[in-house]
Amino acid sequence: MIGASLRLKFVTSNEGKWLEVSRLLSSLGVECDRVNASLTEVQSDDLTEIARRAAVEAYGLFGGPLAVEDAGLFVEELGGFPGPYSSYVYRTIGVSGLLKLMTGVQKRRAYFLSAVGYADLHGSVRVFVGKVEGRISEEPKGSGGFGFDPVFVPENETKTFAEMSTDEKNLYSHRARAFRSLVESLQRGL
Ligand code: ITT
Repeated sequence: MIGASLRLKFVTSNEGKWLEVSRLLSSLGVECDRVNASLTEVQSDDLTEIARRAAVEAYGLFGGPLAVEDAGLFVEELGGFPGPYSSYVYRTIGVSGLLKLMTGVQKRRAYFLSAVGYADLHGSVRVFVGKVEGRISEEPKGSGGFGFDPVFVPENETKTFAEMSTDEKNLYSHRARAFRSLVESLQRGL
């Protein structure tokens, strides 16, 4: 595949994800076109299964090569909640609701997980996973990013994701890690 340029669609309704992924892919020399669409919200506890099924559905609608992503925030003291339900929990109780659930909780370890479903030109689907460990801050800080970014501080950092630029968040994030491993695999011709 040396010399062949990589190009794919990223199907997402989330503006924040698009901003992060388009900047990352462009820095890796991959061309990316956004498809702004919402796919069926599959019910599963397993993000990789959700991403796999979303990639199959998106391939049927838009053709490949394409990527979709399912992501979630897993808080250890809450048994991994909201996890696969992060989007719903964000829309309902939001950041302030999450902080209320964490009132008085000392152990604030949490992680973000990203599962990127990739469908190639022929509809063959693979899933790439990325994770970032960190903790839930006591109060929201910053105005960048999206979702739970104002309360997530990655390990060995003091700033929340919402206090970082997009490029800085891409140095750490679950999403950037998953997309980097997708691009590495494509660049190796796999
Ligand atoms: P799609 O169209 O791409 O599915 P979505 O917003 O519905 O967009 P998800 O189903 O993957 O995406 O929902 C993930 C939710 O988890 C998202 O709405 C946020 O609340 C939260 N989340 C995931 N990644 C995040 C990140 O990097 N920063 C902050 N919150 C994040």
